Amino acid sequence: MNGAQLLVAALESEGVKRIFGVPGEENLDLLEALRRSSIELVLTRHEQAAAFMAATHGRLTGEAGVCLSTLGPGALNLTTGAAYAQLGAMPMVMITGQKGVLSRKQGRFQIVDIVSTMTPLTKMATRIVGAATIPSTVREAFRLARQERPGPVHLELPEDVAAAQVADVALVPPHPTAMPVAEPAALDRAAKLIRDAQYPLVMLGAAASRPRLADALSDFVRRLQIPFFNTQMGKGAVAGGSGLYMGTAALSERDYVHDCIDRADLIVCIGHDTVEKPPFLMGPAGPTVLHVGYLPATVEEVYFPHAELIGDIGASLTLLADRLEGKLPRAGALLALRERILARIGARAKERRYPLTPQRIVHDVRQVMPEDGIVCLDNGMYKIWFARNYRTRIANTLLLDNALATMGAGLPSAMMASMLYPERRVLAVCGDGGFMMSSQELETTVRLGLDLVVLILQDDAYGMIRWKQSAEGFADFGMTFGNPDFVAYARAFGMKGTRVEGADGLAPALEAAFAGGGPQLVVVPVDYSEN
Ligand SMILES: Cc1ncc(C[n+]2csc(CCOP(=O)(O)OP(=O)(O)O)c2C)c(N)n1
Ligand SMILES: [Mg+2]
Repeated sequence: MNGAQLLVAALESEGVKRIFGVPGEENLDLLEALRRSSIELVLTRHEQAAAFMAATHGRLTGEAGVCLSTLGPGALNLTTGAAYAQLGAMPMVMITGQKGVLSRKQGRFQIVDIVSTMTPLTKMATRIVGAATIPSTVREAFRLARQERPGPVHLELPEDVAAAQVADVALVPPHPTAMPVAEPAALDRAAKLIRDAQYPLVMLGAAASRPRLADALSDFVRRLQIPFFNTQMGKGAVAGGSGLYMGTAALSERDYVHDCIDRADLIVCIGHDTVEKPPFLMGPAGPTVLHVGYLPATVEEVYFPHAELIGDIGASLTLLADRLEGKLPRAGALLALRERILARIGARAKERRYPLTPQRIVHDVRQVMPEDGIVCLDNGMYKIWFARNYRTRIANTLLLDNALATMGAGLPSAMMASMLYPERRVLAVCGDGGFMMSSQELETTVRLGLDLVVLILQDDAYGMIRWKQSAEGFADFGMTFGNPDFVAYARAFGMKGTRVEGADGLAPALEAAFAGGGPQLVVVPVDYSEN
């Protein structure tokens, strides 16, 4: 057995089913070991897409996704994906090749210090220097990647270590783990804060969207009847579209939902992660904040909780609800504001303008997506509109990135969602800018025969920045570009493309694309003039 075969055996023992990536000559032993394994190699057309896919695997399943690249240039192409997983708390393991470490027959050709490059972008970055350490190193990598707060880990496998013969080394098998639950004294303190509140409000943050947390969260909200809002990445964490939803904070202040945030005297922030653009700004005048998290809060100028409940969120919330159920006469004090907030959010959703308004696009997308359909956003102006206006009823059905907020991840994240849930409708929503940063992956999508629809919002511009430029009083400069004929572009990849030609054309075009099956592209002109 050589090092590469041992590594692949260790990956199989971790339950890895797929590896995404672009190999190089330094990976050839690893590739050969993969060829003989149960693991599927999914080739992408750019390493960045492989990393976005692997990270999304982690985000949706809680188990680390795995991606692969060669040394130097390939490994550098993984860095944006590493940051995406690091800021987004998505478990991922990246494996990169390297020249031999025991001799250097090619001088410094292609050699970049990738371990140092990855160090600030990961929870751990390390070079495997001897085959005997592979089982423990791989176990540690997966343990770290999935453990709260989850994130990426980087392993570098030099080609001579991959090729080195190794005597039988035992694997280190994974075992089930559980997190500690908040202690009784902390639960009592938290319960008292909530009981004393006149206008309590719950906020669901990014960590509220962890897979498997939805049931406990939904129970908590249902039992206490305190109205809730969410951050962009906390969307959908409570099932049932309950009558307690107050809105989503798409902006940090003066968004519709701030009508109720500003009146709350206590906000119970569940799973808030300060990588997100702040959902509200704390100040000396209040409100009081109770942080409920797997880990203690990160203190920031705009987030400094007054009390914390730390431990397994689901189990801790159940114990908290046991203390409070039926004892909160003021639970619904802020509910009176709900109707007005939601009515303002829903305004003009059916406007018949062409090019379409973002509100209309969100409305039409919601119409064609079933409750369990998954919408994956790239980054652009429309993200704010989707975050605010798109109602979700099931966890992780609106995947957006409010952490690194990188362009280019929309299509790869949708590809991953479609691979994991082939029976569900999956829609990637991309601006014409962001789409072109990953559009080569249409080939991957076609090759894999994925059932997904890509919706491109065309304004021939980096619309979001153009809007900020104008809002700040700058001249219109440096933001517009030309585009390919997207319908012909889709056809060139062997997929069907449709252009929406009228105000009422979007919903039928999407419906037909989903009904047609396979990968399809729909392009719709968007009018951002009223942002
Ligand atoms: C990789 C990357 N580069 C630049 C930015 C800055 N940025 C944020 S949104 C945006 C414009 C996006 O344009 P497009 O995808 O066409 O969406 P639109 O806002 O026009 O709908 C830019 C340049 C970013 N977030 N990520
Ligand atoms: Mg654009």
